[in-house]
Amino acid sequence: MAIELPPLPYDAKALEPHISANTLSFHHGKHHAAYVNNYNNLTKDTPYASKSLEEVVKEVAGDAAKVGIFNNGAQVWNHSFFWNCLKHDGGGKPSGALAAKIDADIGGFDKFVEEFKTAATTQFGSGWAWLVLDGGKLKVTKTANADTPLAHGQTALFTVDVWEHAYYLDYQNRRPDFVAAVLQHLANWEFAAQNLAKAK
Ligand code: MN3
Repeated sequence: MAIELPPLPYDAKALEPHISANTLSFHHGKHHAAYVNNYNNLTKDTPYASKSLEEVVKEVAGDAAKVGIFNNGAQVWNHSFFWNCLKHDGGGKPSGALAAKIDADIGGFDKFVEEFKTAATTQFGSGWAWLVLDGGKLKVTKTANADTPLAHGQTALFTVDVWEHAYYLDYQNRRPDFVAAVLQHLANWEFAAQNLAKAK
């Protein structure tokens, strides 16, 4: 069964001025949509067509002969996840169990912000910065291109897309400003907290 492009969980203007409707319309309507189409074309009439996206991504990870399915499938998953990591009037600090776990495992929210900004800005070329649960502990990581925590036995809690298509229309080459704006104004910590709660 073909997978479908999930609708954005908010209006295309909801993240302005930090992420413009123009960026979202290209990023979701063109880039994310293309990964969905490519994935469906590559898995059509194969045993993968009857499996869930998550299953397929995990199964084909590391298989050089299936790199097209991995890249497109992982990008579909990463983007669907990323949209939920953002919200209008988000940002600031998390609270509750997530905040406590960040304190315990990373050494506080300020330390998290520092590590996350470093991961996001030092990812050479295209990729993603993540907050993941790995072996029961929170960790900041980065992945290249389509690579995803799903392929590494980690549970993703939060991510920022640092491919140029994510920020170039609004920030040109200023990736650090984009990442700072997401953390300050758009991060959906409730979603990250739900992912943590589900993982326990
Ligand atoms: Mn993207």
